[in-house]
Amino acid sequence: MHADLTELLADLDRRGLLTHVAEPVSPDFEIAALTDRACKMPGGGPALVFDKPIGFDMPVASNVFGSVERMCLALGVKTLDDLAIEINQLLAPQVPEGIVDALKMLPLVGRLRDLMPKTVRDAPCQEVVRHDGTLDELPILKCWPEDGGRFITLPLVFTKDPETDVRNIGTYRMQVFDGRTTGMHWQRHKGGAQHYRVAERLRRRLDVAVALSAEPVLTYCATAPMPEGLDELLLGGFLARRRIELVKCVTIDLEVPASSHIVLEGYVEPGERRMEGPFGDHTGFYSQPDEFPVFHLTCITHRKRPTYLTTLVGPPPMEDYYLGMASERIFLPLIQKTHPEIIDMHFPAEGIFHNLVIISIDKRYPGHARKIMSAVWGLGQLMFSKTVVIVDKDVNVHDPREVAWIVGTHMDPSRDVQMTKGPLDDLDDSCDLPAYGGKMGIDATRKWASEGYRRTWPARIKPAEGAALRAREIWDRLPRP
Ligand SMILES: Cc1cc2nc3c(=O)[nH]c(=O)nc-3n(C[C@H](O)[C@H](O)[C@H](O)COP(=O)(O)O)c2cc1C
Ligand SMILES: [Mn+2]
Repeated sequence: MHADLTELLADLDRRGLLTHVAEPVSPDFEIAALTDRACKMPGGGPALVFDKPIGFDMPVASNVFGSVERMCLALGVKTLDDLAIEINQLLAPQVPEGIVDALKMLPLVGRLRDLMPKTVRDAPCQEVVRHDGTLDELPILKCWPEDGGRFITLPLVFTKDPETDVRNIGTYRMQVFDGRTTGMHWQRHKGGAQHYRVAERLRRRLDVAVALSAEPVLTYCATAPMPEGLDELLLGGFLARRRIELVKCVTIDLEVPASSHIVLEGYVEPGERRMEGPFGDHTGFYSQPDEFPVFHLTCITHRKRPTYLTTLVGPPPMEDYYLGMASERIFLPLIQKTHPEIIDMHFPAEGIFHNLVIISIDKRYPGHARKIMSAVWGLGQLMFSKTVVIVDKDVNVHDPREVAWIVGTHMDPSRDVQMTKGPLDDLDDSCDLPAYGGKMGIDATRKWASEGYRRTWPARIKPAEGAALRAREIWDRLPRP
């Protein structure tokens, strides 16, 4: 497991998964354009390190998490499904049947201990402390031509609930207004926004710490849909297999990951709003300007030689598809704890997570598909799902062709479409009102007599088994064209 971003980048370099751009390139659009090209390559392209951003003495890294292989390396696993297995072991530990069994469980005990972060005194992220630091020192990107300005796109935003002191970490973009202020784009449904709501009710200033180029596991965790009130660092410690090291901020009452490259310390004031945007968003369209709270910088701390880690969002697929894929795999076993009939789920890149969710189920009773739609619409950030497609367990949700085929053949639109209304993602522009609108569930499972189906459901065509095997042998012997 990599201790910090520096180690991950070195590892990617050794494995040939990282490309250095040695030529000087501008943080205004050029780094974004090169990153876009990488993201659009099959499988997500290489990670990029821009050694010489024009005007800055600080390298920029992008697309670091933008492939299945690199996402796995960042999380220290061979496949993302390995994580699901580990989470299942943690959720349903076997009662040991003897000393050997008990010893086998020791690693599990260790991982429970790892969940709690610990505070250290000396931290790489505070090698340099700049009370008069400004954002003009950082190679923050201008991404798309109509963007309202420069945006920090991969920050880990730390806040604490002013009443309960419970921590939240979220990735919320920050538009640079000037050297010492930015927008704070936490959307209304998110953890940071809830802490700000409490602070406004108490008429109190809310401390905010922003970690940049943090250790890879945590950069993922800040994007993960953790249930409200659950500290993202618990997930961080579990994934890192060690306790996350924190250090106290210099000017505010928060802690940040010690191994981060750069930390922005500051606060948001109750009642203060400013227009943020437009911003070329991960929907592939520009988010319109809207009012958001303002982050005031009090201090920048950083390593002596920091790298600025960023990401580009825009028309899919982009790097965030792979961050979302990690959540898809990590949260599936957790969802299966309350809905064991869910076999698999997938968010296709083109669905931008909230527009299209495909779920396969082990159908057990009439109306089962509709129960799962309701569950999805009531479950954490899955509530945003605008279209939910439910298929039987024999359908591969990761194969868009198979899913399109099955939906087309199994769905009677007059019978199988469930319409409802509810909260939508803040970024949805199709609905009449912000963050509130329609949702559609498609029941593409085989219909049963107990659901009113009076005919005989046809059997799916599969080749004759023996002949198929023989065909393969013969095929292999055929001359290659
Ligand atoms: C690259 C990237 C940028 C994001 N930008 C924002 C943003 O600007 N505002 C927002 O509310 N969520 C944004 N998100 C999504 C949140 O990080 C995500 O919903 C996360 O789970 C929020 O954590 P929370 O539940 O603790 O608030 C972004 C995600 C990624 C991967
Ligand atoms: Mn959270």
